[in-house]
Amino acid sequence: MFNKEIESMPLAKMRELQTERLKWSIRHAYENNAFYRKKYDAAGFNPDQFKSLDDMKRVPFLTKQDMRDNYPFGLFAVPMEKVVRVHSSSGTTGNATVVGYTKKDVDIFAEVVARCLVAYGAGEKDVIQVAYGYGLFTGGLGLHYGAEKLGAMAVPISGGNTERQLMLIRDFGSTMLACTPSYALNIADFIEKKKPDFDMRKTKLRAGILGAEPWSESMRKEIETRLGIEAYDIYGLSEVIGPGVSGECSAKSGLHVHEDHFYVEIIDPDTGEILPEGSKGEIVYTTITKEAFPGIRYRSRDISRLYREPCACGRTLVKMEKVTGRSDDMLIIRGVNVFPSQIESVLMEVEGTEPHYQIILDRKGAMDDLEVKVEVSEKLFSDELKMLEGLTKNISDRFRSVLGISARVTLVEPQTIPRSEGKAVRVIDKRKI
Ligand code: DLL
Repeated sequence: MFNKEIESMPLAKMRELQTERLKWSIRHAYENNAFYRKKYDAAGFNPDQFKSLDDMKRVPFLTKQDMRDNYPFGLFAVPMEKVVRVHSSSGTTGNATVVGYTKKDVDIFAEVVARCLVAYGAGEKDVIQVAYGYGLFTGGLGLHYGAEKLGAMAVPISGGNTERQLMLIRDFGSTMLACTPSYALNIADFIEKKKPDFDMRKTKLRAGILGAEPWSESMRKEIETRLGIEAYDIYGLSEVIGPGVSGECSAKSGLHVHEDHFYVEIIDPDTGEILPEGSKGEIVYTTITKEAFPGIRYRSRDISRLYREPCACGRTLVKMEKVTGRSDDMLIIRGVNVFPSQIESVLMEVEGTEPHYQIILDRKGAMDDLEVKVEVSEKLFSDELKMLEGLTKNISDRFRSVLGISARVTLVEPQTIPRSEGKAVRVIDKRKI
């Protein structure tokens, strides 16, 4: 274990630590951030009322909307000169969530990732190829600093360029590959089609550090057999810290949550009631040590279950079940978080399109394929082909710049997208996870 004292702490002691840290964190948010103060005052909640974990239910929730409303820095709780890094969760517009870190936060971020790496069996001798995107996304830098903290060697290749990924796995002797599970499958496809002589089993690669999107046990089996590696799950969200909120261990039976930094609850997504341990529901996170960007009772919209059971690895940290669904309409497309409303607002800005569209998601090989069908006005449709081509390009360019992903845009004639009598079916997700 990277931090044995914490990772194998008896529950009663952990609860004591969490209670003390929660008191600090709730007060820190209230006293140092105007939004929290206003929200808590309006709800009649004062940090003095928080005396034990039973009082958690009195603390108001924080939502994604609160984060958007406070774009970019409105939820920071330290002076800007104490912020040493920012990340952002999705999109490049005002819709994105911007999160900040102090030096101490960055250090905790690196430690929780390092703990996960050790749980996958990594040590100083490992060469960790980081194929998550480097940049505003937390994946690349998160894994990078975790690997350095551990004393392993980080290879900051970032995402894409599969040919080069293979070259470095071979030449640098990478032992672990950190990327999304869909990219891992994409690599397997690439080898099969384009590099049949490349034998992953002859390289030193032995594990995948896979996360940032939901993936199933059957995907795990496929990745493990096709690449000849062990595939481990890593989970996290930028609003809480980034990757490393939780991670699997050799038992591969749930992800240990680093609950000395993140207090977790499961609630009923409809009523907001706290559910007993073991029930399935929405995970709510409270950061209990973070300085720059405290997240108090943040509604993640991720659906999971928490359970405490003796683990073969010796860790006592609570486990969460693999996240396979959400309680909102957020889509994860090639690792990028996208809300249908963002797609809609791009379409609405383009002249000549009608407010009828459909988002079709599928898997082409291992990659997510996004098609957006949109009706165009009668007049435009009867115009020249060139006009339509220009419009298609214009919309695709806007998707790329606003959402950060590419989409196939198909313009269709008026009245061709099926109308529904109830809620419009805007999203057809054919991907099976
Ligand atoms: O995806 C952080 C991350 C980077 C995690 C690299 C793991 C590896 P966000 O971009 O803020 O952060 O997206 C967070 O992605 O609320 C989940 O819905 C989903 N997600 C992340 N990891 C997993 C996972 C990063 N292992 C959102 N399984 C979260 C299922 C995941 N869903």
